[in-house]
Amino acid sequence: MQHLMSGITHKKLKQRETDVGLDVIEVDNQFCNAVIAVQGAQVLHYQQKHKAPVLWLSEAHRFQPTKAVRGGIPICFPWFGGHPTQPDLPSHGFARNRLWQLQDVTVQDDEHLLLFQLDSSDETYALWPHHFQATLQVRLGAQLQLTFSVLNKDQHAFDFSFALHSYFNIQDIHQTQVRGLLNTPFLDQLNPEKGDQQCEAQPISFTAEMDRIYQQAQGSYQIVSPLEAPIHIESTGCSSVVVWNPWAEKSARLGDIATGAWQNMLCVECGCVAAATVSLAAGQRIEYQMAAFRD
Ligand code: TA6
Repeated sequence: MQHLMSGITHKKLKQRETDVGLDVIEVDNQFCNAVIAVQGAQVLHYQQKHKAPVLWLSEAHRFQPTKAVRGGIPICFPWFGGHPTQPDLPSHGFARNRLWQLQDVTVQDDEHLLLFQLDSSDETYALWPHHFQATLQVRLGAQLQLTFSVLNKDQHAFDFSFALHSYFNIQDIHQTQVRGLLNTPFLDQLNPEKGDQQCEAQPISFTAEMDRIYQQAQGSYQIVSPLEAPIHIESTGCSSVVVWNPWAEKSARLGDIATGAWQNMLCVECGCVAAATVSLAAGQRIEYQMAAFRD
């Protein structure tokens, strides 16, 4: 265990003693506690002091190299879902499975700022033939604030899609609603034949597996329930929102969600996916923000 600076601890996270484990950074300051894995620059835990955790992390997950942890905020990049033309490539891109570089750790007004970076390499070029630099700044204060950026280091434009695949911690999916997506067009990935212009005039509630991609989303959402304080999600630049709960059958198929634990998680994923795929000109850099916190 290594103390990098006050409030910061570097350690290995293992589910079982035999696991190789993952290098993580733990942060404890006056506002919050957090854990971030170097693999995937994946925020695994964020909890404001004296409040319930904001993020959900599967208790059934093995912490092993090259496989994204089930929970927290995996970064889906440079594509979302299955690869558009090569189905054998990893789902949700490769960024979440690769080791990022922890470039900088600073403290501002007792808020910790961690800067992670992923540069293209021969390995990534074999999967996605572009030169890029991605960064994630994690600001840990009374809010969890993420800034995700992509720099095109190619001589030509390239297209990418991404999502901050956030798993939020809830008491009971049956009593939970998502607000902020009224009358917003969505594609139901479970019934794609219905097209991408469905919309609803009431908050989203859950009675079965849900896997929807909302587009032209406004950037301010709340996860509400009579059982707990609301979770607020504020994003900038992310025109898509994916709302997903696997329900019982799919979570059993996934194999890394404990029985019944699907009732305590809900994904609200800010990004630019599907029809909102981004075209980035050579030499250009684009950035996106997302903040999450409990009342
Ligand atoms: O974001 C929703 C989704 O695309 C679902 O279809 C489901 O596949 C989920 O992501 C989890 O994907 P993963 O590859 O992490 O198991």
